[in-house]
Amino acid sequence: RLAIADSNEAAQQNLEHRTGTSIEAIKQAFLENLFFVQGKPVALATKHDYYMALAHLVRDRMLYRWNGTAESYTQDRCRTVCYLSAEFLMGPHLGNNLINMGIYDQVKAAMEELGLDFEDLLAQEVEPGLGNGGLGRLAACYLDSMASLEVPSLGYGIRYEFGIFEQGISQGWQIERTDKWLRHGNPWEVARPEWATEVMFGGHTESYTDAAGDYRVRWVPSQEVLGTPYDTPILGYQVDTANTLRLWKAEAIESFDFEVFNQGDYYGAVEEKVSSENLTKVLYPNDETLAGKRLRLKQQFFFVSCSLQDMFRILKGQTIPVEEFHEKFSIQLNDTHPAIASAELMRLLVDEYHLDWNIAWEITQQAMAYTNHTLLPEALEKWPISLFGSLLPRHLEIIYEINTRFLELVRMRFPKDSARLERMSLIDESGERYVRMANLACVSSHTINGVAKLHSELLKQTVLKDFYELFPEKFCNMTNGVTPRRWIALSNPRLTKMVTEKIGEGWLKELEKTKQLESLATDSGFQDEWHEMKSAAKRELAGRIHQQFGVLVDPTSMFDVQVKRIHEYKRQHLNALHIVTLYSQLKQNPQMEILPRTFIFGGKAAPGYHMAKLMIKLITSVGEMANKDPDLRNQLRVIFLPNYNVTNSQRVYPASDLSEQISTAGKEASGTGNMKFAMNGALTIGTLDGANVEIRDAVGAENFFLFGLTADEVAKMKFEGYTPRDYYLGNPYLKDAIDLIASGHFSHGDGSLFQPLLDKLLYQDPFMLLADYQAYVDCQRTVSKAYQDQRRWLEMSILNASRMGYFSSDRSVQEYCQRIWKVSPAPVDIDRYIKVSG
Ligand code: NBY
Repeated sequence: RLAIADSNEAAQQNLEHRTGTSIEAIKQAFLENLFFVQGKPVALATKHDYYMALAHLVRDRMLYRWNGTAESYTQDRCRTVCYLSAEFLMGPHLGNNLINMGIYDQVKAAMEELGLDFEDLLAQEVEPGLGNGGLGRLAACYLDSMASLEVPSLGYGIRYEFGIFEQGISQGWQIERTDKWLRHGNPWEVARPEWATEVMFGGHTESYTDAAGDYRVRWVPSQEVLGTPYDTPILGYQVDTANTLRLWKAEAIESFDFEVFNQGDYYGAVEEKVSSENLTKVLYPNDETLAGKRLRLKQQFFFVSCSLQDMFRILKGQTIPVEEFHEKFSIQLNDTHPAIASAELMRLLVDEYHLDWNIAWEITQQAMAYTNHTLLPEALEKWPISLFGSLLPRHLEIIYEINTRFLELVRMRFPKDSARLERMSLIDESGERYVRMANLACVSSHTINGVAKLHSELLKQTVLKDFYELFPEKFCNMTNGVTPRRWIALSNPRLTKMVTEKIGEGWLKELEKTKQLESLATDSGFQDEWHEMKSAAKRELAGRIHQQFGVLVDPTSMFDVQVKRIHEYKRQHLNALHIVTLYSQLKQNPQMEILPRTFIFGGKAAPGYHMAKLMIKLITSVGEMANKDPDLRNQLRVIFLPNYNVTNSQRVYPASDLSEQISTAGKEASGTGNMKFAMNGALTIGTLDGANVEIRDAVGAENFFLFGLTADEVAKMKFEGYTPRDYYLGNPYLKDAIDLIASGHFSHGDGSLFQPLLDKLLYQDPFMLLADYQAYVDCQRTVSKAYQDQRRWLEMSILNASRMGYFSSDRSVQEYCQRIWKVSPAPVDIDRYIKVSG
């Protein structure tokens, strides 16, 4: 093993250079990389060159672990989790890799000794924004935890050339720019063209009889595309494990069609190439609404087919028979986006590996599990049969066959219940015919989970009720979690240092240990330190806001923050109504003293979601008026941070006092931002929705600002008939706020600008803002009072941070391992594989 390095002294020395982690070795490697990798003399190097030189030296140091892990898993033929997700919202890699490798301090010192600004270097990284929001970020947190818990796993997804669009704000409106994240190269990935995989589309199917006289079907496609895997190492925290995120890029099989080319049609020859490469061009920027686009279905099938074929390649490499597929792999479907996997696995097992249907179906069901992330019925994916059949003719046949057998079962269990059959069918036949992906996922999976207790209960009562009644044993809850490595250690070094000083190392792996801080919650010395920690983060954010937008914010004011995708159900406009109420009261009574607040918003609206875009315009318009008005005496600032992403979010959570989690009860599946805020000592104002319920239980009701209707009350009110206008007419404060917006006060006199938004509230209000308005405003008053008692606030803040151990994604992943995946840790000892010297 590594005979070259062992026998050749020069090579051995080289290896030491490339793996050494002393400050001297890091400095030397940095300068070498600048010269040999970036090809730049110091005199010509840009900041980005410095970043690349640093990234490459870090990558070199990861390769021991990565190669060792690959070798270890192969040799031990470990059971492996395959996490299939159309989105992985990883965030910047550099800082996280330094934390997980435990070389953050050395590297920082080395860069500073070279006279470089380390923060500035980290800031050069363009983050891979390959996700929309919570669902994509959850996948990233789970990869971190799986690696840290030494669980063999592969993340499978799509290498979008353009990730989520870059948001700008122009005259208060959202504008979108393409996210060219790969423009300057990506030092964290390795292309593996040797493992490229062919994927078929379109065409038709044919039946034939094989040599043994068995009836078989073959798929004759009209297009074939090549998928090339790009691998990114995923380091565990303080362990030797480095798992893999494998993202597929689409390419043409032949980059030139020589036949066409020889006929002189140069453009025709490259056409196929262009069309194939469009497949993985861009991430669809919709969260919670289905796009229903042909290209989107192609993307989903493309990465699923590549990934499954890759699993068969691995089986073969480890000489494991295909009948043992489900023993080798546990496949998790991150929502229904990869749900076509069950039909593709059936096709591969039946058509390609010639397994009997029933055996194939057993394997498929035992391999798959499905996570649901939404209760909004309009968000459930369905594909028109005509579209589906033209792209995936064989899969449509397979789905029909699964459906026939499945409906037989339903008929047996629930005789003479045709309404139930219609609801449960994999095919929606109520009008235009559709394939229902959630139904397919439920039927093909051994386990179905929601992402918070309330969500999992509501799933059983609403969108998946029929499936629960048929398969109660399949259902379970897996409350979401977030990784404390990125969301505490990396984002909030001050907090991290304080905690480690008090309770020692180890808590970042076992977050429940932070319970030990509870006893310090009333310690005035600790409170003072805590206050200074929070204030420093607020000053830092205030500095950035001033620098980037020229707006002065008072870092001693309360930072009241709502950052998440912009959505009606998330109710950023309820927050805005509260701000307008405060604004109006201050205008009418300029002597009034209120608690000075800085309202901070951030989040992207889906480009086609007009109401969400109007919500952004409302927030920026209120901000424009409030921020310049001397009558308000700086008591009220409203900031909209453009282009909210992982990088920016890491600066926001540590600087927040109040976390806004104000969705209509029963609509937010879980939420994960709520967890990141509380871990960083922000208090929550929130409804009994998603994981808020469990956060409140964990931190104590007395340390949480609860308001609003419950999910049951919302449902009851809707059922009995809800007339939002009555609230408007009956509440002078609410009426005043709405009238002020309608008057054009925030829109240069244009009373029509916000009319669509206001009309929707007054005449439909599907998310019940008006019903919750007064409770929200009252609760905000309680918040202001609480903030003025600084000692009490600090105590609550410390208690929140101390009691969030349960919401580490390590806990979530352990539960998945035990209840769903049936995998155990397989620790990697790299010394077994690679001789490390120095
Ligand atoms: O998943 C979110 C939920 O809203 C949130 O409550 C939960 O905490 C989080 C993790 O479980 N869902 C979400 O982020 N969904 C999407 O981003 C998404 C993306 C694409 C599509 C649908 C939803 N799509 O149909 O293409």
